[in-house]
Amino acid sequence: MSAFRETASRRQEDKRRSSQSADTMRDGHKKDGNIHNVPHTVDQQERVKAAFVVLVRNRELDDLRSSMSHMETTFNWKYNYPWIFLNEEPFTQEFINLTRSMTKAEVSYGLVPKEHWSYPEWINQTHAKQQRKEMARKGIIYGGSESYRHMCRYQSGFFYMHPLLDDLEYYWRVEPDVKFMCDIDYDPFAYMKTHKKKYGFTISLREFKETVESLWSVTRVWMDANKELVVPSDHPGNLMKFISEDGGSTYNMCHFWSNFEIASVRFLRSDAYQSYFRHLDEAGGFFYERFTSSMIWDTVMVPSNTVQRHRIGLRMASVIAILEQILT
Ligand SMILES: Nc1nc2c(ncn2[C@@H]2O[C@H](COP(=O)(O)OP(=O)(O)O)[C@@H](O)[C@H]2O)c(=O)[nH]1
Ligand SMILES: [Mg+2]
Repeated sequence: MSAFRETASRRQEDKRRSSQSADTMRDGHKKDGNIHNVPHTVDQQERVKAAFVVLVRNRELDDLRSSMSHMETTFNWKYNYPWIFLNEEPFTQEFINLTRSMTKAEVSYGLVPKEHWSYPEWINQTHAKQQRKEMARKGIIYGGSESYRHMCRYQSGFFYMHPLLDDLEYYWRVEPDVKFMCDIDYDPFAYMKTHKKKYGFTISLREFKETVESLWSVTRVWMDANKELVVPSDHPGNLMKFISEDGGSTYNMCHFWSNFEIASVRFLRSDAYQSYFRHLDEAGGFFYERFTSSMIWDTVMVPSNTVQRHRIGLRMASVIAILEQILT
């Protein structure tokens, strides 16, 4: 299919979905003569304090609306969890109007504070620039991008500190251009809360080694200095085997794919997580290499029974995943 036809047919599909989510899905019945999903009545008292959180640029509006349409149609028309949008530049009025029109849930728009999207004083920007150039030369994806570095650092260390998230127990990270392939027939937030989960994912992948050369050695230093914050190696819930084939000497590049994640805000705001983030940040890897969020950190700090793999089929760019195993 040509790129043009693909875009055109996607637009049509999005239009169909958005008109559904705006009109026909709200009462729980699609207007095609069949009852597809008899909605559970969601008791507002039981609703988890949770929201979708999206870091996004104004220019990604179309792709974001597509994601919202999917999320509303497959899940949120029943639950009405709010949406929170964050950006280091002010959102345009068009962005605000056209995202607000996608949902009947509450929406809010937050500006990323400058100090969360700039170089800390200890970073040598000349060196960082050289490193980006070198990575771009090697053809590493996003290797030459400066904004990508700020984005990754923000997603790793700061977004959950935004005041718009103050009242939340859980957030669900959503990105532009995500497709949810099936109806989501349970409330992942409620599941996470009821089962005391801290981190939820659907996909794990192997990272490009060149982007995280020093990540494991830097992490080991932190682990050795903070033994009380790390799940002990003899604990049955220790997840080291997930990220290392040799008991922790080397890192196997396996990481949660954070493009989809549902996690506890309290966990990310905890002293333990903050201490680890600060340690990585001070080591400079967000700028001199290309550390991304939640590579391995959750695995060393949380026991396996607080990590949940969700059975949610999603499609992002070229990755399609329908995962069925539950990791407990
Ligand atoms: N506001 C803002 N959002 C960004 C920027 N770069 C990336 N994002 C968002 O961060 C998330 C991840 O970015 P993406 O380009 O999809 O990276 P990938 O998933 O690693 O390929 C998406 O939600 C993007 O919309 C940026 O410079 N500014
Ligand atoms: Mg993405």
